Amino acid sequence: MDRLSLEQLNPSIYVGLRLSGLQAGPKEAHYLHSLKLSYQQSLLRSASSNDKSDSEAKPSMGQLALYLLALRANCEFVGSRKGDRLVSQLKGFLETEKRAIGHNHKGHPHTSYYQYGLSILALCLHRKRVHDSVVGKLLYAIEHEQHPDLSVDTTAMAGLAFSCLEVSNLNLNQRDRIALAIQRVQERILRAQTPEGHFGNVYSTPLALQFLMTSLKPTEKQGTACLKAKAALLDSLQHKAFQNPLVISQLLPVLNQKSYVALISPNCQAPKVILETVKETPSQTQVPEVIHVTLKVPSIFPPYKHSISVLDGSSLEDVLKKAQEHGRFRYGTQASLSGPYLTSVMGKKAEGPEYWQLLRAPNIPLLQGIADYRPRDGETIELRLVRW
Ligand code: B12
Repeated sequence: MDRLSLEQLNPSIYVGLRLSGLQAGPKEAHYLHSLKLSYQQSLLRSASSNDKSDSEAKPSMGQLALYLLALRANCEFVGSRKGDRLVSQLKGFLETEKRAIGHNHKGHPHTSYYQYGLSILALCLHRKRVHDSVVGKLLYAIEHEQHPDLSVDTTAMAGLAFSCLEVSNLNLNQRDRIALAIQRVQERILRAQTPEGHFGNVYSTPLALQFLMTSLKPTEKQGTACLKAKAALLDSLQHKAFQNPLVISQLLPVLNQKSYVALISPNCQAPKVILETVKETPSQTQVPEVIHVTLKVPSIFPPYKHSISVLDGSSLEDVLKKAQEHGRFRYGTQASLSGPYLTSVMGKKAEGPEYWQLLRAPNIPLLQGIADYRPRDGETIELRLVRW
């Protein structure tokens, strides 16, 4: 919360803390207050102006959904006129996405199936019914294995949405389909377990575990897989793999045996341990060494390849900055809940289904963004424009 106060407010952090066994004292209430001010103001802005030149970014469908999760985490139901407006806005977003997917399911949502699932989950937690045809698109995506865009994270988020609908007795006409889809999600996640124990990768494991924990009757196989995954997570924690606040916020509920589905009836009275802020003791002042990282953008003409010198411990973002200072290299970012997202390289913007993928040579996609990834001496980092 401290670190992010100057940047974008992040409802996921509030949700993570509320579902953890810890309590950050008055800071939590203050954070929620800032979230409310910010989201309500942007709602008012979007209601009062059709001005396309409005420079302040409006929350996306997924961000609105996370905000609704934050309200539930504080045991609030949306009910007021302002709240109703939020709900209709989110329902409107879902309808637009449903149309983008289309009757034959061949189209793609403008955002992603991840945000689609998250939005259904958020409305369900507030006991707001969404049309069967909206839920139907997510069911179809899960029923058809070959469907693109279904990472473990996305599958788990869909599973959380279905579990909520099932427990809340919503969309009863689709009850059987929902129950089958939950099974499918379970199977898929279990199949994605790596030899170390993660479901997908280390950062998709928290959401996958959140989903698996919602099972009412877990099989023995599932129980064993979850234990293995938890052990792998604890090991990754010890190796300081969790640095990004967003992924930490998805992990905190798991460490407290909770999932987002618990927000159906959150317990705001449960005793919690007061969190003491840990002051990081500065490590012994050693002068960091200079390391060399090769930065490569082969897909442009003429191709770019340069060795950049930075201090050991620098982030990939520091490497990009340094390269930009040297000249010829240029890049652009956009703030997101996960941190700065690389949007353009050498003036080439990723558009539509494209994105700038981060890879470590020879061909390994990074599991962290530019602000969190710290390259090692001698590494080559490639930026590649790909479709997802
Ligand atoms: C969908 C998605 C994508 C899509 C985003 C495009 C789109 N139209 O939605 C694509 C496939 C392009 C993508 C790309 C990447 N992703 Co991604 N992505 C996700 C996913 C499944 C959902 C994000 C979301 O919608 N959140 C909800 C909305 C409300 O939040 P938001 O902040 O407004 O969402 C935006 C950002 O999340 C941004 N985004 C997506 N991924 C990433 C990753 C980073 C590091 C950053 C800074 C931003 C970012 O795109 C979203 C839409 O605009 C998450 C899963 C998760 N568990 O959170 C992974 C996730 C966030 N991604 C991850 C990673 C590693 C990446 C890449 C760095 C992979 C790579 N090697 O290139 C790239 C980003 C590179 C860059 N250019 O900066 C990791 C981050 C782990 C970490 N340590 O922080 C996650 C957790 C997946 C995982 N399990 O590994 N991603």
